[in-house]
Amino acid sequence: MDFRLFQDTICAIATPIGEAGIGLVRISGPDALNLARSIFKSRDSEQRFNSHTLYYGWIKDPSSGELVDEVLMSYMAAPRTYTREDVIEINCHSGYAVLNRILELVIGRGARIAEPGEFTRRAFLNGRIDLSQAEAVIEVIRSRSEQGLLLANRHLRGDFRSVIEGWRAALLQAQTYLEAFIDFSEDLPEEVEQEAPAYRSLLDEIRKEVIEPLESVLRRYEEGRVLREGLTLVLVGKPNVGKSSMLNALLGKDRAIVNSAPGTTRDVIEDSFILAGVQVRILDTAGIHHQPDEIESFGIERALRSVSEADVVLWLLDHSRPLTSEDQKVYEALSNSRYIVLLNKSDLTPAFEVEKVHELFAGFAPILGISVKNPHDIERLKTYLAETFVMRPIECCRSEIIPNLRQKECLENARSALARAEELMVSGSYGELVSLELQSGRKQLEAILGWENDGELLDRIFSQFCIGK
Ligand SMILES: Nc1nc2c(ncn2[C@@H]2O[C@H](COP(=O)(O)OP(=O)(O)OP(=O)(O)O)[C@@H](O)[C@H]2O)c(=O)[nH]1
Ligand SMILES: [Mg+2]
Repeated sequence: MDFRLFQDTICAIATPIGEAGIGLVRISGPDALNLARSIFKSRDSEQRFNSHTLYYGWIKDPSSGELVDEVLMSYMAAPRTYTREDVIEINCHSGYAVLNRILELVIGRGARIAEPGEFTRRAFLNGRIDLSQAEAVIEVIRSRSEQGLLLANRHLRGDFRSVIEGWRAALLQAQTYLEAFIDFSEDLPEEVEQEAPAYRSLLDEIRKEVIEPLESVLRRYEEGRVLREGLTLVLVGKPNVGKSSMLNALLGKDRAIVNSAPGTTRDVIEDSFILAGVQVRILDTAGIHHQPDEIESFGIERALRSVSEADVVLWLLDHSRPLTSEDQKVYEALSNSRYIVLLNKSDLTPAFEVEKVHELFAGFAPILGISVKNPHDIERLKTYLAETFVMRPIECCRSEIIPNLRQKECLENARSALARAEELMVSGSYGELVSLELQSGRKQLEAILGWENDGELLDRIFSQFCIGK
């Protein structure tokens, strides 16, 4: 079977351009094979091409006869290919000149350069994958942790699609029942009342089969974000409490300057480490205090901005010195953040009771006594962070699907529509109204799979891809 949705043939360099062992030029479309035939020469002058086979030979400029590179070329005939079209992949040496020369030859014979993500877009438009799978392709490429990769692969395999299709089928069936029921009752409100038990069981069914599992998928969104994007920690506190020392200790290297004089760090210092398989971005910031000079006040402004990016703020207090109004100032800056309190310098004599911190600041935030000077304490802190902010999400998500931002929004819209359907049913409204809400919920689920074919949405999604994917 030949796919003819697209008449043109696209091509791109699919590997990063630069010196490397292998580079790849990818071609997809109805002319792919003809085109390749005209520039590929093997020992066998009568070379025939079988699908899903790799051929050894040379790329040669047909007009000058000049040899360009020694290559391995694969041919995959539609429809069992990435795009469902004929696909040719030329594995050549990776160098700027070689890759560009081959691409030019391909373009010279009538192919057009692909836009970012266009191969995957064709895979979607030709029906090989749904939109959630296309999004999973980007996730696989961008995964920053093993867990994120596992998750992306689950979506790529189509797990999200099967869950959504299950819900969709349940809603469609509910709607069919409801419509049959509407036909019988001829919209008479009294009849509706008489049929309340039937209504009730339909409602229970939708709750159990769609609304509840949908809500549990929505709850996993935040956790998924950590697995996908990693965790951002921000160290804050008044000057000299040991923020930079803590940064260095967590990274296991001397990244930031540490000094006994307050006001050492003036800018945001960023680095990263791996915790339980997840990438952790960590930011050290300038000490927050009352009378900053000009440079310090820029630093403090940046510190506050960083706080708003944090998944978790590590707020340091110096346990060896009395609390001050500067600690209070930091506390006020954290009112919208998730934070834990680290009572640092526990190797020195404490200057206040831990209770005091509970009273003044912590509320429900956890408080950990710690000394940056003690390696055991740093290990303990890492274990705590891993268990609380990484392992828990991993446990929750081990075998589950997790929506991305776009999918989460569709799910939220679906949930609102279903909640309205529920209210209407409980209040005994007309079946038609309920049916409309069920339909609108179903449409939101379909949007996750890309059934709407909304061009703008597709542009937005596929423009995130690299060229050649
Ligand atoms: N005894 C002891 N000293 C510590 C500890 N943590 C940090 N210090 C010392 O406290 C001083 C300040 O440490 P920094 O890490 O520079 O503090 P900071 O919070 O980054 O300070 P600013 O950048 O000025 O805001 C240094 O002399 C550190 O050696 C600790 O746990 N115990
Ligand atoms: Mg510092």
